[in-house]
Amino acid sequence: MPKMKYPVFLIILSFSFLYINAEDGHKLWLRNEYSNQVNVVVKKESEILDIAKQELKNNWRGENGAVIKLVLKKDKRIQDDGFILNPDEIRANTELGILYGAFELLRKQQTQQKIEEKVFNPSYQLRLLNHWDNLNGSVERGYAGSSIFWNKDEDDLTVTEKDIKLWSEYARANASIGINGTVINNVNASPRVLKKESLERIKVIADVLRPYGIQVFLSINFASPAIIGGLETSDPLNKNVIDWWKEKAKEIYKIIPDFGGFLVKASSEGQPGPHDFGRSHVDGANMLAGAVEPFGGIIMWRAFVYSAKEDDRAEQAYAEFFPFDGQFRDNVIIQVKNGPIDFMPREPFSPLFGAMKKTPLMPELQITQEYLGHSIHLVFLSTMWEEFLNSDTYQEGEGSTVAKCTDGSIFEQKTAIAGVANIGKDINWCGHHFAQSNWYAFGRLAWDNQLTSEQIADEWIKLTFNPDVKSKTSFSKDWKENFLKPVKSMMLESREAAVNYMMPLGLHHIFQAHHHYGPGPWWELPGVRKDWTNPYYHRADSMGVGFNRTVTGTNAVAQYHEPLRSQFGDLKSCPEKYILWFHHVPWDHKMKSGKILWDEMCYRYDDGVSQVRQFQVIWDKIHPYVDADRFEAVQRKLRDQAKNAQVWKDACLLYFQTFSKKVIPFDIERPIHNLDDLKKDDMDKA
Ligand code: BDP
Repeated sequence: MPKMKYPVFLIILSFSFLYINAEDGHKLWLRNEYSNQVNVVVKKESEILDIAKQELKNNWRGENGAVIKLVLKKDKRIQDDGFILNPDEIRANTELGILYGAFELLRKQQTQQKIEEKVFNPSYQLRLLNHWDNLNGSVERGYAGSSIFWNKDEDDLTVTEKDIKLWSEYARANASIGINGTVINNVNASPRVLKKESLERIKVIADVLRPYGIQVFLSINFASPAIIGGLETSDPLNKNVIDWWKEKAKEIYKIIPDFGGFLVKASSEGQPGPHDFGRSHVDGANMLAGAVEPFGGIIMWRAFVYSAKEDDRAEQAYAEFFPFDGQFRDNVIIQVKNGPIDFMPREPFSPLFGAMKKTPLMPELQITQEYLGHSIHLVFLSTMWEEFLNSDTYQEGEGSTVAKCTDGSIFEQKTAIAGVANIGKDINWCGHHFAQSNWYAFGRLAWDNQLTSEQIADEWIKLTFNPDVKSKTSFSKDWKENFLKPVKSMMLESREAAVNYMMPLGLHHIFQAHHHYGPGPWWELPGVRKDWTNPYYHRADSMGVGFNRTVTGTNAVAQYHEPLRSQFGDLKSCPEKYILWFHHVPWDHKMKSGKILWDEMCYRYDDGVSQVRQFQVIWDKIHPYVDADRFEAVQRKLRDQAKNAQVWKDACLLYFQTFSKKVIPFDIERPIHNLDDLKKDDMDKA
């Protein structure tokens, strides 16, 4: 019998080893479990300061027995909720600044960065998540389970202990990266959100989020006065409508005194709005602004609009909003998607940025990967956002980047940025372990729009995959060389890989029409408005491919400031990454590589597939450095991504080949699917 004990013991040991190592991702980047002893000195007591203190005490990786002072004192160098960090002091103007300072200091300790005196100020005053969560618990374009805010049964507004715990974890994660506001319902808003019963629930959410400095906002339905208020109209200039909104605002602020304000999708994609009553965006936005203004609320009015009348959807937002520059009330801010069309894998920046000089504009980014492989594909979006933020608009001379035009550096204005959240009830919050990096990157860039993706990826990997969260050891050379480096390079390349296997060279909007996941360059239906069909965007014919937006086409280039107008407008100077966005290019056009367009396209698609296969190799090799659960989950997703990349390549090349009538270069792998099958199949089934 004693002989048996040893193997049993070993079995238990190896099980417990597996168990200890198993990670479900729920802790996100906040996995630290080690703390030295620290004395936190703070004169005041408050909920926020207590959290800061506790975070420091629970996670201190500095010297054992160190003293750290939290100093609330006005300092001119500090703006808003910024702070000054020193090895033994966090100084801020606000309590929230102290909390942010605590998280920054802990992050520095955990990623083993030096702590020297430095001022940290946020790039944007408001750093918001937008949840596209419906009141029935579903999430529009959500790929990580149901809503964390709303129950499945729309009438069930009960709040459980579990909800409170989840909301509090959510708030902590957001505060750790500087996010300070959240819109908790879909922009396609149910009017019910403003009913008394819903507001009671929202009050509870706001109470849980408040200690972490997260303000609650709501998306509203513009027709609410008629739908739930019993009025005959929702005309923004109607006195009863104006009064209804004023009363509603009063009611909300009575329950939630620090309520942030409304996000509005109006006269867009079938949503009600001022146009229904012959009124303008200004009429609509200013009326709502008047209702929340007495309470310090704001209106975020979305510029995501397009109508069938325009011959180029890319021009629409600019055409509709630019003429109103300077006419909005002070507490209105226009929320503009990064690109002129719709969260494509690659778009040039929206020409509205920098152009509206008398109206604050806030960028809207999409963290959820609606058009970038849902929660199946590993795509680190930080590089896309970095490219966008650093795009030069030239609106106020060279160097007027989108970042500078929106963060107050150029125009004195209220500043904000929003990201459409990728969060759901999945245990790992985002569906894909690496999708957490996009939530993280959004927060970090919203705080500091000059951070590089390299820095962000470095931090995130160290926090999320540090193999040794329970003791104070440093990252080994081996770990840095064989885990950090390859994983970082994979993340940094991942967005370009997705562009390659989905829509290289400025192609856009060729997705399967409904789920926006797989390829559908052929997709069109009789009777469907033409700017919702895909051939409208790629315009492939026997001559070439691409959308002519130059003077000989729709002239959308004219919305850009010089020298961009000329640069984008000329085939010779247009950056090749946008070439099919702005030009209809002959199949035989000589590209910079010396190849003709058709060949270049083939190689790009093929590169995308190879890149994903290489990601698989990288991930397989890092096996010894990551827990089995996360390793396998990511490995499985990468397999699907590789299969999907191949489908994208085959679908697009075989389809475009029906126009180009050229051969696919022989040195690249042959397609393995038939076009007809792909046309019939959804990507999910492929
Ligand atoms: C589109 C989405 C749709 C959203 C819309 C928006 O497909 O679900 O409602 O954007 O941003 O990309 O309003």
